[in-house]
This record gives sequence, structure tokens and C-alpha cells, in this order.
Amino acid sequence: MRLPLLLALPGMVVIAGVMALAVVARPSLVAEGQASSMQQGAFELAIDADVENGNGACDPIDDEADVEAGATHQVAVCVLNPPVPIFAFLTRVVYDGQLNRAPELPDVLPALDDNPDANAGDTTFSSPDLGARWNCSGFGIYPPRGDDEYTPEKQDAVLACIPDLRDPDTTLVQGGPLAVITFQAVGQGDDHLEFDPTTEISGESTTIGTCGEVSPISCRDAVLHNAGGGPAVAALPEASPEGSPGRR
Ligand SMILES: [Ca+2]
Ligand SMILES: [Ca+2]
Ligand SMILES: [Ca+2]
Repeated sequence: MRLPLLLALPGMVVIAGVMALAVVARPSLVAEGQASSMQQGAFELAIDADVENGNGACDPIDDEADVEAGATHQVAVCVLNPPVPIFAFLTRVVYDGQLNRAPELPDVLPALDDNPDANAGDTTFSSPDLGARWNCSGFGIYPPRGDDEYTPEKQDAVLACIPDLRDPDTTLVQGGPLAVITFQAVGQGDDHLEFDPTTEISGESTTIGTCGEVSPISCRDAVLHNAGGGPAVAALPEASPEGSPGRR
């Protein structure tokens, strides 16, 4: 049984978070495809298809990676050159459930080490991390999900984070990894990982970038080349509806 995340959040945080991310509460946008051009120094989002190489997550950012069928593979969500400190974000990465599965983990407040796994808490990825006192329980609306059960039409890993407002220093002032998503390869083929249009980055008082039509920024997708084929070894549990909290 998952915690009622909303009840555990200070009301002020919930309100501020919902306000900051108001755009994501709208019905999902239909825009498909995002700019893929890379502009040096631009504010953008990217998926690092391979967190194992180089200096870790987002360094370098790989737009593709080879994955063995049945293997566990991690990708990172990276933000580059934010123009102001990041005060809240929601990232939603769409993938092909026939090729990959993102195992569901129990929600444990403040949900920093779930899947997707925020770059804060006990597990961090590369440096700098998000910093202290973030809360990624998604205001009770978007708890971390390997596959959001409220979007049954697609497989999408979602993570929404805000800082604890009691700590004014908790903002992400620099670029780097926001989160890492753990996938298990369950089929053979190319999985085009895409940012959903609801993906959003906010400053303290306003949206500063989305992968949709509001304040659009470059959102670079990535491809996982799953080789080997065949059904996956059931090494990791599938998303379990048993643990689903009520969304308010
Ligand atoms: Ca990399
Ligand atoms: Ca973590
Ligand atoms: Ca879904």
C-alpha cells in the first residue's frame, strides 16, 4: 500500500508546486516530435541513452545505446543551461513497452530514490546533484512511476519534483542530471525514447521551458537498440496496480 503522498506534503508546497507546474495539469497535449537540433549553450533537455560511459549521467550525452535483451539499462534525463535556477520540474519519458519495461518501486517519501530516480537522496548520479531537501512525490498527483497508470495509451516514466519551501537554497542553479530511469529490455528492436509534451521545467514563479507548446525548448530524444530478442528474463517486477495511490 503506498502512502497518501498528498497528505504528507505541506499545503503550501502543494499549492506552489501545482501553480508552478500548472501547465502540466491540463489535458495532455497532442504535439508530437521536438526540435532535435543542438545549439551550443542553449537551454534544453536531453536523454542520455547511456549513463555508464564518460563521467557518468549526462556527460557525455549519448543519443543512442546498445542494450542486450533481458539486461537492465539506465538512461538519464539531463537539463542544460537553465537560464534561472530550477524550482520545480516534471519529466515524462515515453518508451515502447514491447521493448522495455521500467520497473515500479514502492513510493517512499520524499520519493528521491524511486524509478525514475531523482538525482538526490541516497542515490545520485554524476555531480552536481539536485541538492538537499527536494521532494519528488509529485504533489500527490504525479508520484514517480515507471509507467504512469493514468496514461494507459502509452508507456511513460514520470517524475515530478519540487524543493521544500522551508529551504530557500534548494534550487538547482546549474545544468546536469535531473533523474535516471532504469529499464529492463524485454524485446528486440529500436526503442525511440521521447520526451512527452507535458515535460516541464519551472523557475520559482513561472514555467521556463517545456517539451510542448508552452515556452518550448529543445528536447533531445534518444534511441535504445535492443539486441538479442526473445522474452525477458523476469528479473525485475512489473508495475503493480496493487500499490497505486488515488490521484486527486
Ligand atoms: Ca552518457
Ligand atoms: Ca536518488
Ligand atoms: Ca502509461
